[in-house]
Amino acid sequence: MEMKEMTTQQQISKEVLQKGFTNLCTAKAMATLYEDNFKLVSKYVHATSRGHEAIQIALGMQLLPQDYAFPYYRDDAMLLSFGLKPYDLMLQLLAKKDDPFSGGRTYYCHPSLNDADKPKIPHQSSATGMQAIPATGVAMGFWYKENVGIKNINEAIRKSEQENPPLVVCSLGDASVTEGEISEAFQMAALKQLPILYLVQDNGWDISANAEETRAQDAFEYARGFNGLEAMTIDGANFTESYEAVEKALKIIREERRPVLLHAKVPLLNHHTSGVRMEWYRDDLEEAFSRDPYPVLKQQLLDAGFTQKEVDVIETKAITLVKTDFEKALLAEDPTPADLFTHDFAPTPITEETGERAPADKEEVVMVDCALFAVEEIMREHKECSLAGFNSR
Ligand SMILES: Cc1ncc(C[n+]2csc(CCOP(=O)(O)OP(=O)(O)O)c2C)c(N)n1
Ligand SMILES: [Mg+2]
Repeated sequence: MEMKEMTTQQQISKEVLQKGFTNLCTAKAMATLYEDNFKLVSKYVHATSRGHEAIQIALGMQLLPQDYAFPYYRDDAMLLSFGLKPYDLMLQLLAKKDDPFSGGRTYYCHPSLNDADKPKIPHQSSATGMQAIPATGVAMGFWYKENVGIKNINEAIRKSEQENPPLVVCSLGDASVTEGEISEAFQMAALKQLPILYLVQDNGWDISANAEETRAQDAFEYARGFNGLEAMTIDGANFTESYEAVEKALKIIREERRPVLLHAKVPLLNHHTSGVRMEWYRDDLEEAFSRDPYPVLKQQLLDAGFTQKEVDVIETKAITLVKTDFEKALLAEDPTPADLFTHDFAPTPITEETGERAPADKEEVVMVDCALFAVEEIMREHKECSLAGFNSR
């Protein structure tokens, strides 16, 4: 609700700048390589982060393994900054068997991951904006567990959470924010004061329709209508500004347990997806390219004392890694017909039915009563079980 001015007095360490630039150069090299190998990589459509890298990386570098992230299809730079390698992402691009997210089943940059050392990523949908309600639900889960006093079952995470309480990040494109579901999510986050960051990457485009054609206000202005949702607006193409804004937003959420919306203005410097050509519908390309985050971050490194040679080495190394990872990914194994039946369900400890379905000395009970009884039994035994809509708080 409040407007916050971002200050840039704080100094960002050289280590952060170097990591940020490495990730940016990697993501940028991937976009270039995909375009250069268009036929080879267009089995399915893919989108890239080109133009959006700075804010994505600034966020990704500051999340912790106890956090939950809901990236969208344009967030490949964010995934790199979580520690994923170009090779990992390319396995999904090429629908390979060892794609870490889906075993070759889903489009590029549709992550789902439960790695111990990275933020947790529930499965992502291609339908825009659909992550908002589940993401808000996870934040409500954190809120509920904190209220009831339930700790994480994983010891390492439990320890880490004591120092840095967990939060959720819901990443959204500007056009998806105009959908009704987003309003439902904001309402609940603001009402219950949930620990969630809504990151809106505003490139002003909704495929080929522009902001003037599709919305009456931007996400920052929209957020001001939600009492209890703090909103910030920044230049998401400026790495240091983004890093500091994210740092500030995450601190508020971790310590004060309340929601923040970060509106990051960014230029889209690639086709919406590989399925369309930007030259056909974009009338703002020259202006957009004048806001490229790449030269901005490069200059920030030089200003911080890196030599031109050091900067060039970071970039050359990133380009080489992307190239070799691509050659390796092309040779990776394809799924076999038998893989159609893998990863269907998570393994369960319960594999056999126990108890008697029709005990001789009991009366027959209608199914609804059985269900209610079962729910009651579960709720008595498990504090972590909560029935939405009936929560007394
Ligand atoms: C519910 C739904 N409606 C429409 C689409 C088709 N669609 C895919 S991407 C897109 C544009 C989304 O724009 P924005 O949220 O601003 O993200 P951007 O791609 O610009 O980063 C649309 C309309 C979809 N995938 N899902
Ligand atoms: Mg957009």
